[in-house]
Amino acid sequence: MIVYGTSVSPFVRKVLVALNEKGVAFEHKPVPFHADDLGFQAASPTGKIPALDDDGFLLADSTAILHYIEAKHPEPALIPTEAKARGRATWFDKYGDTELFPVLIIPFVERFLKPRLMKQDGDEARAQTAIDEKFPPLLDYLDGQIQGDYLVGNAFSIADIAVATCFHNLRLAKFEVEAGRWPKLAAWVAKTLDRPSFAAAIAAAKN
Ligand SMILES: N[C@@H](CCC(=O)N[C@@H](CS)C(=O)NCC(=O)O)C(=O)O
Repeated sequence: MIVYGTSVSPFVRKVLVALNEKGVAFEHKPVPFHADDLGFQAASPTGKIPALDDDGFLLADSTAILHYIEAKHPEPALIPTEAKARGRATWFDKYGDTELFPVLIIPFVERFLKPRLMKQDGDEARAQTAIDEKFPPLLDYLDGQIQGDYLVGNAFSIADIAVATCFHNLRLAKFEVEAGRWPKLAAWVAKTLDRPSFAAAIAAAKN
């Protein structure tokens, strides 16, 4: 199984974390999006990362890939089967993609991608405005959703993967959740990103 995409991407990180949690062996090709690699281009019709090649079976999109991995390697389960839990897990997966990502990308581009990878000055005012104006409602909501160790029920799931992955990109953008203001969220982010599956996926970006 080949996973395409640099794990600086929160979406690629989701796939690596799921495979690590399940103990599935894979080869990682950390290409950037729209890479020239012909194998990647065949697997990703849009040029976006991540994409997968499982012995000739090609699939793109982190959510599609996580559902495929879950069906092929059911243990430990990352997608709940109980109706309400499955609904909420799907909601949080989508929330990461459609609500958190469009906001986190602003400080991530200005504070990390531009200065570190593109050798340009970032627009700090743009980053700070996003943090001050767009983040608080999202963080208020998430803090209110955390009851125990996990976002959904009593088990680690796709919900934790999809939301926590966004907070690593925020760390790269020098943004940490203020424990005084969002205590449950701050503790959950720290504990989730400390899991061995996340630590290995994060370390993969440094290779
Ligand atoms: N919904 C997709 C999003 C994938 C995505 O947008 N990846 C970004 C990198 S973080 C990308 O490849 N962007 C290139 C582009 O938008 O053309 C998923 O979950 O895989």
